[in-house]
Amino acid sequence: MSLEQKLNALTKKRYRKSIEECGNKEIYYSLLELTKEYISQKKVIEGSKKVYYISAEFLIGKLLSNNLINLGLYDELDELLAQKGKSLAEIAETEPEPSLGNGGLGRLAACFLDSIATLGLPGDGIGLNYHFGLFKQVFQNKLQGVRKNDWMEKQSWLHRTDTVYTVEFGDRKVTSRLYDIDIVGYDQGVNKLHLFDVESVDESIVKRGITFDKEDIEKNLTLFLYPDDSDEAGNLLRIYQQYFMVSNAARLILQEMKEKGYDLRRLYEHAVIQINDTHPTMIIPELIRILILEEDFTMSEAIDVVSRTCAYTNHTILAEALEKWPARYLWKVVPQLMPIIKELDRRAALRFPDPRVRIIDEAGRVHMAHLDIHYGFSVNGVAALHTEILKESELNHFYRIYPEKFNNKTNGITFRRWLLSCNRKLAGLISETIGDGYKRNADELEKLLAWKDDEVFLNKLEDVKKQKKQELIAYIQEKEGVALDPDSIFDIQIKRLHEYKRQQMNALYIIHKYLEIKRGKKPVRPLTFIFGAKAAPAYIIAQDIIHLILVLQDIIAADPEVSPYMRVLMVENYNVSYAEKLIPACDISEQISLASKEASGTGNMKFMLNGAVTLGTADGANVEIAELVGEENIYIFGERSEKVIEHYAKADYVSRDYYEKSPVIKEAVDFIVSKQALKAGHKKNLERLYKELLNKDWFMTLLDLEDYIAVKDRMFADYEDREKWKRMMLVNIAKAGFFSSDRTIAEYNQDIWKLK
Ligand code: 26V
Repeated sequence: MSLEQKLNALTKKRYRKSIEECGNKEIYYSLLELTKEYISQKKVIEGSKKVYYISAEFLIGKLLSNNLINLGLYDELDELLAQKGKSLAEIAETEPEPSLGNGGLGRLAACFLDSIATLGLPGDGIGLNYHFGLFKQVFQNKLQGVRKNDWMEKQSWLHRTDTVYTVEFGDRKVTSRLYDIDIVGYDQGVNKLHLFDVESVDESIVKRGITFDKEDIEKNLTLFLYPDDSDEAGNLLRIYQQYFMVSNAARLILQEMKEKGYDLRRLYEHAVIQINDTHPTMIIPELIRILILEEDFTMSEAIDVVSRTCAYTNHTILAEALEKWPARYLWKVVPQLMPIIKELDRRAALRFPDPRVRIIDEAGRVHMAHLDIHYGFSVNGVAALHTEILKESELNHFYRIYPEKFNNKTNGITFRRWLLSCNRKLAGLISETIGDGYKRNADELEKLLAWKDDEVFLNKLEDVKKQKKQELIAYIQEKEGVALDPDSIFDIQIKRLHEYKRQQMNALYIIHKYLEIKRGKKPVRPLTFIFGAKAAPAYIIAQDIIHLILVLQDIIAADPEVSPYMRVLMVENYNVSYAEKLIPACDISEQISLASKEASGTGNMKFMLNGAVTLGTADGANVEIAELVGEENIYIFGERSEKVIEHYAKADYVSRDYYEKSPVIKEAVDFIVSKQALKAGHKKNLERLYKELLNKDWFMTLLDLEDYIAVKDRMFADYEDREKWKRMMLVNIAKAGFFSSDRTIAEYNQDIWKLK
């Protein structure tokens, strides 16, 4: 049967309608069924050694388009549906986006699964099946409000399996069930994303917004990702979730090993467990516990086997994000692990007396990262600079005792989603210029450099950008009710909201520009500043920054003297699907974290690949982008990481000094509590933010503000040199090959996993 006949048969069977008669959602469900059938015919990727990628987050995004691309069915279906007056893109749009992640760490895990399968490597993801996942963001009264994200539909990519386990906590037992999502490689076989759920989950306990009884573990365990941890019950719930994840993971891994007939004493020859940040750390003591209790290992034997199986990836140097659980909490939730953790600590302390490398510190807190480093065989950072900082400062005392464990794996992104799927126009232009080879081997993008001075090609590149801007404008018009100017420069900052990422610095630039326009200094071309960010509900200053941006959005939109020259828009509920629309339309990619604080960033890579030019600090992977494209194709500003680290060491950064010394800074900061701002916004939020910037400013916004303003203005001026700008676009695309997650995964495999 042809694809068309199959689809027609499905719509007939399901809805008693022809394809033409079906609505988009009906076609979506039919395609879901059809795609799943195609996937079921693909071979499962097998081998004698397999990686298990354990992660609290998998930010996989909508799956239909990507699966069709990877199965090689997209173009045929696209054409077939177009002939019937349907749009595959619009049909794919009706799929709800899974809410299984928060930010970079979760999106990275999703890119990795795509690349592992694409390289034909045996490797599964293991995580949790959160029913409401990360909250849905709404703006009310220029403040962030939160709602549950009810993303699961009855018909979906999830397969309910027959695998059920019992998970025992200190004070209760629950039953888990495994749900699987197939991960199809690009023209390759299939791996799995294993998501565990608790059988007794009860969605109805969620009351107003996202409030629920945090102590009703049987019912709430898999409702939310990162439930509010501002109180003890919230902390305990996170520990219940983490243990639930790793207990199930351990059962699954050992069961698979046994089914394949492998000797558990040689577990490390057949399995490698990649621990994604510290959330899955308890897999280490849990495996040790099971091997001792059920497989007759001695403690030493179990420690040896497990340590040779587990590897740890660090994704942040922010102290507050490195998990340290009070031992008291672990005694309550997982008392069976505590004797093992204590023994692991005792053994480490015997070998290394330095109190800074203790697993359990003097205050009785269990440092999860320390457990990973002592009892894993590999510790990796996610960009060159990040790994250097781990080695030289953050984890230096560990690097001194285990230099051989430390290694770098610069992050990457899957080009299937971040080019082939989200920017088919650009992918098409590239294919017609240098052929299709880059789809398999991303380095081939460099061939584009031969077109560096080719006016015809450069104009086509510019046309693609214009079209993607138009598409975004139409989407935003419908979704946000805001009209944007297609001839303006699109400057975009999209990422989780955090002070270290410095959305507030971008906001201060906008204030500066606004005041300049008021004084009559108009930009040559209109400017559009777009933000997208969710703030953790307990993170007060982050909410205040969102408030400031929304206030600026309104003030500027309502000011006829200014609005023709600049607009600000913060999109609501920024997520993967939104990113797929924003990134192809971007001119200027804002990557302005305080140097040393952004481990890598991966948005920076997605923008580059889609022909945006980076405005960034020398932080994370920006450093490597700069090395690749050369300083003439990127705009780097601000204090370097060594200087920033020195400021922290000496505690000599005083934001008020910068405020008092610079009239430009003073004017911008003062605007936050000006009459005009207070009239448009809320006194409490604006004053709190103002005081924070003046008295604390822990992430040194004011340190780099003047340089940021100067370089950003230079960038806007350079945009008018269209030939130069288009060439920069081209160089950025051509040099993006290094950031394919296929390269990253090949490196993980070569240096850490060694899969067979
Ligand atoms: C920490 C916390 C702490 C408080 C509550 C919620 C929460 C959730 C997640 C985390 C860990 C954040 C780690 C993370 O997402 N790191 C990002 O990882 C990306 C992939 O390696 C990297 O590109 C980003 O630079 C890094 O911020």
